[in-house]
Amino acid sequence: MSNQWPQNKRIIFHVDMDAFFAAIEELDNPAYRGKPIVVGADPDGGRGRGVASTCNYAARKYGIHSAMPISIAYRRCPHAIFLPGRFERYHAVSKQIMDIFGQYTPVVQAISIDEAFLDFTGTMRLYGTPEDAGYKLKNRIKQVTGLTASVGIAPNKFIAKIGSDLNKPDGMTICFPGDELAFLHPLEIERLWGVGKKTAEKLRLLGLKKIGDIAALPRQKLIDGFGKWGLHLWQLSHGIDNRSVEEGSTRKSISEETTFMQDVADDAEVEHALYKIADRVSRSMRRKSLKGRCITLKLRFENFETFSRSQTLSDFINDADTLHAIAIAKFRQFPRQHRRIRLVGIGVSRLNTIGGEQLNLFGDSTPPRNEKLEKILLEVKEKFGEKAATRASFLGKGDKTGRDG
Ligand code: TTP
Ligand code: MG
Repeated sequence: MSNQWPQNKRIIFHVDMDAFFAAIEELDNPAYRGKPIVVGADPDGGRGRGVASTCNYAARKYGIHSAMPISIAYRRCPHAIFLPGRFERYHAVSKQIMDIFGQYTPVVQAISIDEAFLDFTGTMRLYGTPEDAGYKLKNRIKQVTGLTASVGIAPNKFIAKIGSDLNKPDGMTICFPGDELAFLHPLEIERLWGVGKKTAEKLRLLGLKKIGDIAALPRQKLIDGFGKWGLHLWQLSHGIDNRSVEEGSTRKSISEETTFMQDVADDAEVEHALYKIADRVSRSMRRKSLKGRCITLKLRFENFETFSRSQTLSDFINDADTLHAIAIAKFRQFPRQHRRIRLVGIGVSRLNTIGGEQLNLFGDSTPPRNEKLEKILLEVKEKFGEKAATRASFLGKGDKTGRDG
């Protein structure tokens, strides 16, 4: 393994705070230290609805994790300290962290409330080796906020992001240029960006368990099998990721998608899936204090052909109803020609942060039934005709979704 960083290689950091909301609660309430803490919906003695936002590492020992129904979290550890969350405080700490990042390098890309990519290329004269810089940054965060962060350092974003997660909490993982393959190949295929649990199951059935197993396949075979996505897998498994850290901007888009267990011919089933996806995108946007005005529907057919259709609105939105209405309008309008659908997704771009607006983090998907929605539906109708925009709701139908990719 190398321990030198060649001058011509990028130095990318991914920094992610440990158990962010819960760690802040622990910090602010010394009486909680060392005890299991869950931040999220009210457990209401096990009858509560909603989910856990996060929990500290003491609570993770009981099998609790982010997005777990709060009733289950309660069953796993009834004596945990359950807290509703204080978002203003979390946002304030987030700002402190982002400010610290900006003091080290101007090339910072915030990805969520507690994580960012930083480009440290060319900073060795200032901060020493990437390892030195990593410790300096971690110490600074600790000093200013009292909290720990985990850092991944690598020649590209994809590996840096994996790295920050490998030795959590308070971890630092470095992958030197030249060591990419040795670093990646022993890891499980789920670590590949875009490979979820279900896709991983499928790939495992084909004998592909580790990233190295994918890398051993001929490039053309992956392309023949999976098209563009196959090429993407091949590149990642070879440690290739040329995306740059996008300076100044927070993330450019937010998206969610679902791959059906079996390719779907039934429109109602697709529209039901879109309903759920819109809800997920909306939650994710509210969590990150974002609104956006370009909504994109993504469709992948059984033969892996993939299309997207976008609409730009005059207003910034993040409510599930609007996302759903637009996605459905785009879907109904798309010439499917009886092809079955493998995957659907919704993305939102042209994002804007909501300054100081109170976020409803645990809110269900019912946004204020607003004039805005009516206005947007009108825009859609004007463009595509009456049939395109209906306020659809397909609640209560069985969920058949679950594959990924
Ligand atoms: P994460 O960085 O995913 O989680 P974390 O910081 O709590 O824990 P880890 O040590 O594994 O990084 O998310 C950051 C914060 O975002 C988290 O503290 C709470 C919030 N969040 C939610 O509200 N809902 C979610 O589903 C997730 C994943 C995070
Ligand atoms: Mg985190």
